[in-house]
Amino acid sequence: MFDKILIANRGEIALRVHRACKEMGIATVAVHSEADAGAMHVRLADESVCIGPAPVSKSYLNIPSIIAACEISGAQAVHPGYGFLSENARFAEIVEAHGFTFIGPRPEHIRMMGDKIAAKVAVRTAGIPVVPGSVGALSSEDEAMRAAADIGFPVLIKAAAGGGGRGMKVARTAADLLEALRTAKSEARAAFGDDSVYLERYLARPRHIEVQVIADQFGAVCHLGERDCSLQRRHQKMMEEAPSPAIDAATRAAIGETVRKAIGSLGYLGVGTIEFLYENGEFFFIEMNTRLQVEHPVTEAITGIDLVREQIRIAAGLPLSFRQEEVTFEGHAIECRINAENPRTFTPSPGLVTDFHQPGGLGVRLDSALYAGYTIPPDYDSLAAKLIVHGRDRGECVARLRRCLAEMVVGGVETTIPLFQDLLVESDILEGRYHIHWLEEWLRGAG
Ligand code: MV4
Repeated sequence: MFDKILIANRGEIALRVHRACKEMGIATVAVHSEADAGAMHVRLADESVCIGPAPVSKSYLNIPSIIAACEISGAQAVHPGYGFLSENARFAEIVEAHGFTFIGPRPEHIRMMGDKIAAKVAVRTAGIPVVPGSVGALSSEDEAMRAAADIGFPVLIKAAAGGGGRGMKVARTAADLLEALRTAKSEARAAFGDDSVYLERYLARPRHIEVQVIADQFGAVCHLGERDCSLQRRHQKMMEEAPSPAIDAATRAAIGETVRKAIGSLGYLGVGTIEFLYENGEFFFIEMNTRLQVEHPVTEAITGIDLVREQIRIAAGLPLSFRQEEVTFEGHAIECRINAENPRTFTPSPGLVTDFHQPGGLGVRLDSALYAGYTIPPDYDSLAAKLIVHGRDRGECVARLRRCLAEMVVGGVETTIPLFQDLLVESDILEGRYHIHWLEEWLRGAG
């Protein structure tokens, strides 16, 4: 096992990784920008190294600085958290080339899943259901026309280098297709330097359901059930829950087995998430994430499995500490992403946190790097805290969540807490009836 790990991230996820390390007897090295010298992840770590000025391109994305921090500190492994360098295959290769261990999947899998066309071809071959569409990149406008006619309108044009909602265009009719295709290609070329695009049937009101997987170096692969992440705005998830209110135990076991076999056949290593759109009882693969995700705690809450601990064990060459037959799903968990933002306009609200009170009690987890007296810098994303609540069933979970939101105090900055309080009285939310466009439609009406 490692005795020192460098955490190449900031905020709540840096704390999350630090906590797993400490419980495993591993020392931690924080890296930080000049703007983060007083941040909680720096205060908690055993050592810290400043890696550059506030802009992420000069600090948290600065690969030479991070490698230098590994060398100076004598860390043996790097945990990238989420965002930043976590899905950068080059970074994973550079870390390994310098003799350190990258705590994450192999570079070839990161690279494959970053290319949305290659990812779709690979998982389809491995037996995962995908959205009907063109197989591979479109090579001409004629081919696009024929593919769209086969699929039926509306169709969605996606960029191979896109993902997370970047580089998508809907074509409602054949008359729209050529213009949508040209716009999509020129936007993809400008944004990613790669104008490869593909076409899919457009699903109008699906849910976003993702399956958590984990694999070790000995060929063991487990699925840890699904998360429902349909409640989102502009491709930013707001609230996630496990299990999905739309999935029953038999459906969970079936999609879980399909994913498990496929991930095994790809020879994948570490944690991963297979994202699906789910409509009329059918799953359609859209993307695979090769990192630990923001919303991983809802899976931890219902399974009791520490995903970061497992990631570290896998990277150290140890087997998974459980088998699929031992994975059980207990009760219900919901996560609210509490952002330092205006709860209606979503304008960021950085600045001094004057008061901070954490909710507590049975089934309550708050992952946050905030403290009273901390100044939230304007340079990074606005996630301030993740409130994760677990209950024996969804009703108990929702009641507990409302109680926690009422208890929590974040003074001095605006937060999205009032938004969640308004959402958690809506009958569609209380009954679990929502889809990927529900929140944006609700905000247009109620906002
Ligand atoms: C789609 C889709 C409808 N039909 N694909 C957006 C991000 C990227 N991960 C895939 N996305 C979508 N792909 C087909 N064939 C609708 C979306 C989509 C979406 C997906 C998941 C979560 C939120 C979303 C918001 C808007 C659109």
